[in-house]
Amino acid sequence: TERKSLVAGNWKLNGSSALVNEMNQALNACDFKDTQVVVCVPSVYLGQFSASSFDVGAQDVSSHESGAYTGEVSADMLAECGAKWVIVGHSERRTYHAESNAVVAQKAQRALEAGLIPIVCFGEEESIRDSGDYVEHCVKQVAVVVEHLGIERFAQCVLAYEPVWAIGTGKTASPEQAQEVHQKVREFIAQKSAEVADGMRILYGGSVKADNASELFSQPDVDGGLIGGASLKADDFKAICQSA
Ligand code: G2H
Repeated sequence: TERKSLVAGNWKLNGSSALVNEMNQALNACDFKDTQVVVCVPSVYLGQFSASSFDVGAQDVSSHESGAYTGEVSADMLAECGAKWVIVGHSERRTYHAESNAVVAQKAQRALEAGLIPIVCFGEEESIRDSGDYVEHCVKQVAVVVEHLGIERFAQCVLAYEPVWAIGTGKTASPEQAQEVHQKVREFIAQKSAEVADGMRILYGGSVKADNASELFSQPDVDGGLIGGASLKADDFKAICQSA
């Protein structure tokens, strides 16, 4: 199967109304052809976009549906504000907000129930890379989500491999390092369903820039990227989308 390329920007805790307007204009002026483009922004800005050539998404979602959870935003609320996608389990959430694999899986479920597509992140820290057990670590992170959702609902997700040592550090994984993990994770999914494995989009994230994107995206199991820093500049982000 031909998997449709996907490039998702992750603004993290950056941006402003001015950037929303600038990016909205710049991206709507583009024809991304066969590449799907998503911009994941702080949720307060979702409603300010009028996106036509791309989709907007959030960066996190509550694992709860509603109730006494001060400060949380539910999947239904994100959908109502125009989100079509949501990142779950980004390493920054796992590290700074102690999100476990189980919480990440629950968040993916909430997203799917609200009709959002979860971009489920996984990836190893540098110490795990050095220990040599990084494939097992990544497969475990994905396996918890597969087990929680069941393979049919899991098929609705997108995955993003983000080696923690490559995030915001300027140290990009080499195309071969990315391909190895993407392929191993796809093989794991194939043990559950060859069809789901074949259709599953696995993005690479971690210091993707306009000048290294096309080499990464040309790997057979790399179906696009999750872009942090370089998604904040319209020209860089457009160039990355166009190289997918
Ligand atoms: C990894 C990535 C986007 P950056 O976190 O999710 O950020 O491209 O800045 O490394």
